[in-house]
Amino acid sequence: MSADRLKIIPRAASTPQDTDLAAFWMPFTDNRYFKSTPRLLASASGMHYFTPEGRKILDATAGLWCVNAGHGREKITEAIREQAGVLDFAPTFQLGHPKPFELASKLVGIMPAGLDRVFFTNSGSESADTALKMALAYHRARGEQSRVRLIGRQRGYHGTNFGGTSVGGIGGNRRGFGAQVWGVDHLTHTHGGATSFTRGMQAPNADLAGELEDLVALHGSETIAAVIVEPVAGSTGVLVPPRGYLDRLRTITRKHGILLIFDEVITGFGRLGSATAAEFFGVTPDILTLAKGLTNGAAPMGAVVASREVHDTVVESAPPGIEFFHGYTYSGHPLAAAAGVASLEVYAEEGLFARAARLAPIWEEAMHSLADARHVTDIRNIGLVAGIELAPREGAPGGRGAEVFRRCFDDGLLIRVTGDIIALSPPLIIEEAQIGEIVERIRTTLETVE
Ligand code: PXG
Ligand code: PLP
Repeated sequence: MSADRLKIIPRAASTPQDTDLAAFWMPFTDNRYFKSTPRLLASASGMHYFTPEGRKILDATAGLWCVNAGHGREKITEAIREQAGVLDFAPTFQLGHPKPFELASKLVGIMPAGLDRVFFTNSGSESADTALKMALAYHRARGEQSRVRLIGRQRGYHGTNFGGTSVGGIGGNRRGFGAQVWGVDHLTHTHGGATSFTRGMQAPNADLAGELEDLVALHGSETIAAVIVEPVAGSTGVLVPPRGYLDRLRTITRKHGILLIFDEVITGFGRLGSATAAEFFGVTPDILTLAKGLTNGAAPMGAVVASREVHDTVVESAPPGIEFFHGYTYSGHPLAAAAGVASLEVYAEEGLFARAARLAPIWEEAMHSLADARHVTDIRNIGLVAGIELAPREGAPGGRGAEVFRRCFDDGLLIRVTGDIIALSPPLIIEEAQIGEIVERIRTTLETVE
């Protein structure tokens, strides 16, 4: 698609026209820097983005961890187009329309056994907050009103709504916003030291999950509603758990009647080579959150998948009438639900989860070949994800990462950086040669960065 059709005016980085860019207060962005040096994307297809000037950028991040089947998939686009022409919007409060029912039924087909009730949201953040409220509602329904504490984890990311921010473990995301949700505590993160070059899971470390017993002893199990973790922490630099960690969280939560929530907003839909990380690790939570890949990024949508037990407890114990006082105007939106159905079909027809599993060892080899690249202090990987940790500049943490990001982009490669950690998560359609291209471009870029 040409730049003028998209009405994005190409401009040299040195001649910003502030009036064009000023109104949009951009999320998680250095707005002042961006608006002085804008980097725009105009179109996308398959493994690539194209800039307004027509430069081709290899997408090593699946957009923001969401375009798992690659960009511009015609089946998904067509489903959205068609749905828009049939039913633009219909409420799902006390009414219904077919698409979200169809999507929920299809979705539970790839969820772990026992997780078969789906609540729709519009994002991962809404999924996280919905899951936390669902856990509180569950305990109330059982008459355990005292279970109100929520346990997250340091370096956890569960979006930016109040609940997710509170259980999240990123100082920068929390510090600016006061007291947040009451009663939250955090487990220690699973960043196993930054020089281990671990392939896949880390060596067992019983103490990490065992900390949950300490928190139970501290607060009393009768006060704890739920523990929420990302099976693999994504946003804070790809932190892969130690072997046995998730099993142990499962054992301890079950023992104390605490619900276990897996935030699979990133790990869902094939990122690890299976539909969910729960399936990959063989550990089933009580509640599982999804977003991103649910629609292949093509429409905003999230989902919370609850166990039958959680659902039935909340629904059956309520007096006649609304059982769960929660929902969004756009829960199960027709266009998003149509995109979701089409995305699941593309994943299945092309066997993309299995493809990711097949590519994972090749990906692992390629990523670890960067062990001797300049500035690299650690490399972690699992499925089609990798974290490449760089030595921070003295007195300027994040500076090197930011420069690597910019140089890679200008050199035709989209990566993601969090501080000085590069996070890679390509679309699952990636070809082996493109894996090689990512590695070579990163290696060359690291050479040029001081
Ligand atoms: N939970 C997890 C585990 C996530 O990774 C969210 C919740 C929130 O989803 P929404 O749709 O509200 O953004 C996420 C989102 C990054 C990055 O650079 C990661 C996310 C979002 C934006 C950037 O790593 N993850
Ligand atoms: N604010 C106001 C004033 C509203 O009327 C509504 C929904 O009706 C909302 C917020 C919530 O919006 P949503 O349902 O899209 O999350």
